[in-house]
Amino acid sequence: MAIQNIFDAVMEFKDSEIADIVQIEIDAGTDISVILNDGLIGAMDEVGKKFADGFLFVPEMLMAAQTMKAGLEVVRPYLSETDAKPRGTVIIGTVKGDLHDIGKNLVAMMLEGAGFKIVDLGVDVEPAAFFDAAKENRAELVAMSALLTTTMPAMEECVKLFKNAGLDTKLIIGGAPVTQAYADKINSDGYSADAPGAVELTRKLIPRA
Ligand code: B12
Repeated sequence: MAIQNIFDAVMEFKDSEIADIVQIEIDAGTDISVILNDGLIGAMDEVGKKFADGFLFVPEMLMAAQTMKAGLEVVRPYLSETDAKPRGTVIIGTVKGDLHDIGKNLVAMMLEGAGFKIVDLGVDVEPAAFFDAAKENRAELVAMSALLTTTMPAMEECVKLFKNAGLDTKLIIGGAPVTQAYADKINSDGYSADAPGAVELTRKLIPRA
């Protein structure tokens, strides 16, 4: 039932209360994945549906996002593996034209928790910026996020840039409108629908030395 409190707190934009509400649930021993999926992410899905149906508008989406972010910060330390050793460098960012960063941040947190070094370029990242950061940091993998159908083509641009330059950096993509079929079409090295899947994929693409 308390999971409902987390869901409701996001829906009601309780950004100053969400941290306590999430902490209470963690202390009660609820699985972190349940807190994430049924509480925080579930609420954002509901916000998206209400926006699509015209019951919520951009300012409300933004307030829900701020609340979700405050909740995520409480969860962050619990996403770390205790025995994790550095396993490789990952460049992550939301593609050009796109400002959505909650999913990207969650993927970054989980990858960091799994022992990867993360270089987070933020949002609205140009293909050339992914490319330069990958070279500069000798990154094994680049992870791109897009939440808008209109910004997905920036992923293809980026994949082309890397492949044309002959770099063997792995490129993975994700975000609500992205699919495995799209990943195959643009010749990226992988896709996952969620953050745990992103970790699994990255582990497969960057095997432990
Ligand atoms: C919050 C939100 C916003 C906030 C974003 C705040 C922020 N800091 O992120 C604000 C208010 C800024 C916003 C703005 C807009 N938004 Co908006 N937004 C959303 C909303 C409600 C939630 C997104 C979210 O955070 N979900 C929770 C996270 C955890 O999920 P996620 O991002 O999908 O990430 C998970 C997976 O996809 C995956 N993943 C994500 N990235 C990656 C990367 C890799 C490599 C991998 C492997 C996996 C992976 O793992 C994550 C965790 O499991 C969605 C609706 C929805 N359900 O998606 C609409 C939505 C994405 N927005 C939408 C729209 C239309 C807009 C605007 C154009 C509205 C407007 N008229 O201005 C603008 C665009 C601004 C821009 N240029 O980017 C539409 C997009 C429609 C489309 N198909 O293109 C949606 C779907 C709403 C809707 N139903 O219509 N938005």
